[in-house]
Amino acid sequence: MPPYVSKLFTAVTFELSVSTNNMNSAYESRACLTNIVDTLSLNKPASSSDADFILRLGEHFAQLYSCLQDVYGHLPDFNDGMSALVSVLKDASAERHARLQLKDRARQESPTWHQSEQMLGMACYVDLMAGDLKGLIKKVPYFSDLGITYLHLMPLYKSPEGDSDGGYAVSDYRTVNPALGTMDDLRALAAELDKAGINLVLDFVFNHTADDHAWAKAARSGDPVYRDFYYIYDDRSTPDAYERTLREIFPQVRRGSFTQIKETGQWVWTTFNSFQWDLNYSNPAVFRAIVGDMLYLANAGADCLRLDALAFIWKDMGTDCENRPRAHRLIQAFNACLQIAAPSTVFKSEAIVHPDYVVQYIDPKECQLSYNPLLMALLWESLATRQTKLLTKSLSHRYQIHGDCSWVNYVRCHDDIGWTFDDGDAAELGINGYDHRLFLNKFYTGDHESSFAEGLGFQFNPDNGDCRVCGSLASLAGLEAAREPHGIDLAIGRILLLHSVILSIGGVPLLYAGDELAMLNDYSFRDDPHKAHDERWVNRPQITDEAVVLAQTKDTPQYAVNQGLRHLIAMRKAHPLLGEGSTQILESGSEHVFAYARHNGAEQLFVALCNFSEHVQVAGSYNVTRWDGVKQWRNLVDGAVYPVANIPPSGIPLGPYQHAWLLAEY
Ligand code: OTU
Repeated sequence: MPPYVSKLFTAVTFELSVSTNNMNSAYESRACLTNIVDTLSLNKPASSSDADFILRLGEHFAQLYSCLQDVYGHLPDFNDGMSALVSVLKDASAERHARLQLKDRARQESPTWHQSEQMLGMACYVDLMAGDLKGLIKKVPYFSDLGITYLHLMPLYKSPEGDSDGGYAVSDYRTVNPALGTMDDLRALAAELDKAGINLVLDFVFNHTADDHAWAKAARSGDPVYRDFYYIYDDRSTPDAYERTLREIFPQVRRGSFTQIKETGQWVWTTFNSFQWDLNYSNPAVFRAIVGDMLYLANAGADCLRLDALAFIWKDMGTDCENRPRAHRLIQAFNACLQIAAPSTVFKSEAIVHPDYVVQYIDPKECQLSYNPLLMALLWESLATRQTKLLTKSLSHRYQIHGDCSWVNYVRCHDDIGWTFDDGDAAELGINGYDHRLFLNKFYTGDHESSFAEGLGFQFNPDNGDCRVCGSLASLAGLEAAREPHGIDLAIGRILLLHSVILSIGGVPLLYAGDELAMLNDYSFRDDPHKAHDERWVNRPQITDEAVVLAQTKDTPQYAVNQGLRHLIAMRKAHPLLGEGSTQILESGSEHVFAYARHNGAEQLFVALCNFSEHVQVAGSYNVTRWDGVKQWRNLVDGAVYPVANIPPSGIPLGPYQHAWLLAEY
């Protein structure tokens, strides 16, 4: 046996000894792999990268096999399917650029690179930021100047003319939207970003394709192979049966989750827009095809793939068809494919669902990163109520995740805000979840006396009165409605307060392009027939040169936001404990103050105190006197020093929306 193959079997045997809960599966997986090694002649590695591939295959095959066995193991040709899949992995691995192979090796040594305090994300649309991909290369200095190390480009693939759900209806995963450039432009951009130390994040829109994807076209024309790529039914009986237990995601698009195909009269599953057809993952050919596309994107240079709408990929009759066990097994299988063929790429989960379900996707073997929709929603909840009890209570038992994974913390994004807190957490505080959501919607869509916000409602559901909120950060925080200097100051305070939390609470902070410039709502979408029905466009402004200049012009609110933000970013980057380290949510002692600590080793301690009200608050001295050995605290935001011996029992006073970043000094 050649040495690489014997190493491979050592790796498989090791995997066998650690995954003991299903020994049968482990032995079967080994037999299957032995067979694959023969058929694909893997035992004759021609290069060191082939050899690396074989070693990684040996290490992760048992996991891949066991995940897929749970989903497809009952099918007669399961083992042939595994062989076809490994062939896809092998081809993708062979096509990997030398630069990415180097990264693969380096990242195997530092898999938690995303926990560095240097990490700072930004999400933007290529066209709205820079016209096209070539233009975006010219923006790299702008990103670098701001400190960006992680850049999420909103979906940039070929998509239908007119409404394409902001690119989330993909017509071809391997073609860049011609208006933005070409795949070569994307690869060139990836290389430029890499040089600048910026990780590229691309969307992996794998729950659905556009209805003009080649697979959908073939399905529509009656090709049985591609009909099985989607959930297509001849009559309403099965759709009706499913709909009894489904949640409606876009109830204003159409009621229910199925769309009638004009040409054939059949019904196709469409969780989102009617032109977004859900893929049928009960068909292993779909999984294989999508793995090929996924690795194509990884090979284009994506450091991270954002798993769009991942909660919806598996359907079980009689359930809400969200967050199903087999959805997890499939995502784990996708992850194993990455580990084998493109191991420096990580997954980010986009599960905007109940917090109990959000955390289920977070694991080194599933998604290493995850959006934190709970923190996002509760920051806005705290601003509206001026109370931090729901935020504190929820995060105190929900912030902790696997030590090798990271939250991606954000304040705004391209989507709406949904109030995804747990009703049980709320009930324990005497808050009725349903009523509270109605209040929050009223507050942020402008229809409430204590509101400072200018927002729009999105996807109102007449059955339950539910809706979600759209609006830019600055408009929702009060800058649009503010008429006098005090109101403007308060709005600036709110914007910086929310950013201060995501920059220091632990995780990758993710800015949304335009928020660093305090850009207001953009109502021009109402004049565009392809956008007018989708209020989320109000928070997708074009990033103009004028907006950039305004934020550089002294004495403007935009300048205050930009400068304040840059200062917080600099402070974050200067303090490693804001990256690696652990978070402890504190009981602040004031109903208006949110407090948390960061620890990194024995001698490093940081406490943040955040005032969510427009009045001075004092949070109680015990937040800063309870720690052993601390002599004084230095506020990284304004440089103030507080010797512990001099702190009055009432504590450190915080001005309106003030956030103190207190570093312990011993
Ligand atoms: C994602 O979001 C994207 O972020 C949206 O921009 C897309 O429209 C959508 O998928 C379809 O691709 O409905 O309003 O409950 O909230 O996955 C946002 C989860 C969305 C969904 C979320 C989805």
